Amino acid sequence: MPWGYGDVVNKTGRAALAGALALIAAGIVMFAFINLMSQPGTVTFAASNGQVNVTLQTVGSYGSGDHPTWVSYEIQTQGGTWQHTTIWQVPARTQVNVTILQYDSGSPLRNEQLGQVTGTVGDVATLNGATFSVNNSNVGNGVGHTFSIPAIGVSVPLAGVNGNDTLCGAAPCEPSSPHNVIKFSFMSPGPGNYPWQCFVPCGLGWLYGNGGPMGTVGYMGGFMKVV
Ligand SMILES: [Cu+2]
Repeated sequence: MPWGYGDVVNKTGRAALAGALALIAAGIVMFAFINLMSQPGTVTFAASNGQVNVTLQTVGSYGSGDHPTWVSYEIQTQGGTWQHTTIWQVPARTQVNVTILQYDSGSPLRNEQLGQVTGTVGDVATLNGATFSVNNSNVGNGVGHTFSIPAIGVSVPLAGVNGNDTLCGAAPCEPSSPHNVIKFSFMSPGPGNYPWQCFVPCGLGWLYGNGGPMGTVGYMGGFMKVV
């Protein structure tokens, strides 16, 4: 049977479709590449005496860069400088001692279960020196963020500071600004890339607080690389 008009249209249509798909695929690869290239850096922590000390801070609004109004975490290098990243590296099967300087205000948790401390040594943390295993966010200044590594069951609620105080408005915050100090330890697992994040919907101005900084590496989530 000879080719008809319909076959020509089909062939042209298919070629156009294939071209469009190729363009879309190329676009996706480029987008992924650009995203990878623009990922924030990694802060590497070395063990001493079989333990690793990691210090983070949270700030209500980062104050500069691409998203100055976004809430953010920051990491302090072992040299003492603050870096705007949420990617850090620790040795495997080592006790990780975490200190979080929490400069943000809080509110009652939407999910009270996130007020529990889980997966840490002793299933406890300390808040300004006082040991706790649950933060009742309906009293006091509530909870601002959590520090959670779901794959190893670690989750710690970070008590908010009084929102009526003059809070730190730009990172890196200095200890002269109101803040809470939360400390806890956990054992790092075997080698791998472990996502960690905040589970308090703290993306102000986004639907239910779940957009923006909540979905962006370098702000409210990142990776713990274990080597
Ligand atoms: Cu948060």
